Amino acid sequence: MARKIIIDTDPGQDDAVAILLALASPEIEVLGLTAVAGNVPLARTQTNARIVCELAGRADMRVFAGCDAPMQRPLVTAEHVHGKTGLDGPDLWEPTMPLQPQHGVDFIIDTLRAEPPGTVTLTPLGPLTNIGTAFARAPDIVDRVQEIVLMGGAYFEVGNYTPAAEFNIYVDPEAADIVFRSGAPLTVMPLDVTHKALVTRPRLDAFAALGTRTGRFTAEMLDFFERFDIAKYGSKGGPLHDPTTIAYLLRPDLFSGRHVNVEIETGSDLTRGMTVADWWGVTDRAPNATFMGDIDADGFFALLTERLGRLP
Ligand SMILES: [Ca+2]
Repeated sequence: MARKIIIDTDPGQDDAVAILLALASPEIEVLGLTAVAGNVPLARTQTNARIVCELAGRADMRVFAGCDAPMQRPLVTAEHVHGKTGLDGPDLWEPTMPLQPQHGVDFIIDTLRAEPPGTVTLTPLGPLTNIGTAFARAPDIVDRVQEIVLMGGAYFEVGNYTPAAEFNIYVDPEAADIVFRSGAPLTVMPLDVTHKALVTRPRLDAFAALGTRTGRFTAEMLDFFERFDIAKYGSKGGPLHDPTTIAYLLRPDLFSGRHVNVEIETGSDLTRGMTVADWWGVTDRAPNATFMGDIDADGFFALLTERLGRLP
């Protein structure tokens, strides 16, 4: 039986690749996508989510707009990384598949209440605003979540948006705090993992070489996306963050990490959104998350390329 997931997302080129990987994989049933403000404002992220579904030939997918700003703070965006549209690189179109009328948070709550307990996984790929809001509004759904597999945070890599914080957690630390304290089974793909998943030139060329619409779109997106990161890190390719979450659902053996305590800094201006992971077990705080630390990057890109090759 396919694993049921809700993709919570702020596309974002790397979000787009994560969505494509999920839609290409028969082991996964995507119940719906909930857009959130993050990389770019909500009007763009919900539009981009629909563009990506249409690209995959899945105009039947349901896309919902969720929260347009963090729970307690003004929105911070990242057009300097993703471009003005959030999906800069390929030619974009105005999607024709509809945006669902229901609010994304209500969809998350209703779905978790309607499906049998322990059968729905959440894969948040952006700021945790939609999930935090759903948990705050409907605490009864927390125990019904099978697992949350999210991209966010860092320990050894510390931060990318500030010296102390990764972007997703930085944008809405109060929402992240709710999620990390919730007690729901949590698996985290931090920068420690994603900074090892680099889109090198041969890996980029492999997407283009698929010869498909999806392959070309992916190569054009990632070519734009990684310019910023190569300039910033001086590495041989930009990190591909979000698809690690979906890859984990398909091939958990590609990843390794530790089950540790992770808490979110919400008070300090200097270290806002820092994920304080007790990697070395130096406190007696109870473990609440499987915090990944390593990835088989070649295995990850082989999986990604093979699966994206199944799409039109
Ligand atoms: Ca994202």
